[in-house]
Amino acid sequence: NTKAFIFDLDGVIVDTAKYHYLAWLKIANELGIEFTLEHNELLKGVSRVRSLDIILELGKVEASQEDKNKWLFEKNESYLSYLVDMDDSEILPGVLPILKYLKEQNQLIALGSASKNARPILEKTGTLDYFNAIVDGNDVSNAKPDPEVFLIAAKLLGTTPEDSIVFEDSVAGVQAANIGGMTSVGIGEESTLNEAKYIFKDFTHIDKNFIDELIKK
Ligand code: B16
Ligand code: MG
Repeated sequence: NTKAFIFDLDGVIVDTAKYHYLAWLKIANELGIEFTLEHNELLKGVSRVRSLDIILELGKVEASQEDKNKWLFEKNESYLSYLVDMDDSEILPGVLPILKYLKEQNQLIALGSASKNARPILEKTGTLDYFNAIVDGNDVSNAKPDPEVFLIAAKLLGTTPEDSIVFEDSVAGVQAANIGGMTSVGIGEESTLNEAKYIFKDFTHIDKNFIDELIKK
């Protein structure tokens, strides 16, 4: 059997959520808006534009499009500054063995990320070659929980949603996989990701037997 294994990027392959948080915190501080790690959960898997709107809503701040564009640019510049020294040490635990195993089993692998910075991150971490298809924030018009990003990935791989498995760390991403008719695997806390079909704390808890079962289904 050949299945499509679709990976989210931030929070699944690499822990870039902390850099997104630091970059947004700078903007929030400039605007005098309180922005906690708990607030940051709301931004996971959410596009850059929507993330800014959420922060402005938190602070009840109204802004012109010109100001918003300025902050979006600033946010991305400071986010990119955290990525300069990025290397394979930033790959989350257990991810590489699973990618390798999927390759050995001749399974198809895609990226399904909301980020417009996905490709350079895959390049810097040396993971680009694992992917048969890459769909990121530059390719979609509808953000998660809309399933567009995962549906395009499955299509590029030539598989159906029923034969697709999605690894996601965000609530919006798990919902997107479910709405798209795919098997959702949540990576993170059970309390947050309870809508996922399967939930694991991280990839070190996913063993080959579990992958074999998914392939057989
Ligand atoms: P960028 P994912 C998402 O990536 C992040 O979780 C989210 O926090 C971020 O705002 C979004 O990408 C856009 O990223 O500003 O780099 O385009 O989790 O879908 O891989
Ligand atoms: Mg994510």
